[in-house]
Amino acid sequence: MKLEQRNHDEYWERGWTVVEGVFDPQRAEEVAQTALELWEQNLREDDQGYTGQALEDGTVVPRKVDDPFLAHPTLRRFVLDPTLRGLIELLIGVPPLLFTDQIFMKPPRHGGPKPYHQDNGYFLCHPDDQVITAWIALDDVDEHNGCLRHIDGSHKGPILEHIARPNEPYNLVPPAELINLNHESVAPVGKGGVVFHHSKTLHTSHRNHSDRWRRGYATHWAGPDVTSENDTIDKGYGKTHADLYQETTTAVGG
Ligand SMILES: O=C(O)CCC(=O)C(=O)O
Repeated sequence: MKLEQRNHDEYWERGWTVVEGVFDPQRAEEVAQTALELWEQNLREDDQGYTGQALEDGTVVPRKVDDPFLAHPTLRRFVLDPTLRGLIELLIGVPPLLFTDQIFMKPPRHGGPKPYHQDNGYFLCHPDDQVITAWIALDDVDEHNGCLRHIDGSHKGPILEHIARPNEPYNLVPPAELINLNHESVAPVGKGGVVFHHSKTLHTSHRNHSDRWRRGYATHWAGPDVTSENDTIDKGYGKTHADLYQETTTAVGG
């Protein structure tokens, strides 16, 4: 699959771009179903607001699966797909290594917002131009069911200081006055398409107000020489699970 020059220009100018049709929608659906099964088996009990969202009637609905790469071979083969890796290399100019991943789920009429943040506010990786997120749409996603929103050009500024939100230690956020909502753009994308954003691009997603699911597979990549101020790279899959990583890349090729 070729990357259009337009995508390359958008990525470096705005800090994000959308490539439609990277994955077959049927394959995206299988991945979404696998993620839901994993959540049912392992995570349903957690109603602390992290992996699950507790509703007023006590029902817990899915919110997040951490480290899907480690959880299932179907997910490993999907995320290390050679087409995806090839597109990322064309965007950042170096061969990418997956260091972590998550699946974010917003069930119909639910799914809380993910507040504005820069991924590199968590990762603290350098050089930041070689760190990228590929967010794979596992559903058709638009403004109604909680698509990503970005602050155009925010990747050209510094890494902002992020602090934990009260009662949400897992949500790190920069000071609200540094988020210029006049430059906000929405990123609708079809099932199987991918939103690529730079590690410093400010982004958020709203609640799902529709009757449809909104599931997205967030995959985080860095060039081979990237280092981090914390343990992001040392804890990355390429270092902690080198055999699994190698076995999967050999199986999927590319
Ligand atoms: O899917 C979401 O709502 C949030 C995704 C995100 O923050 C990311 O991909 O970095």
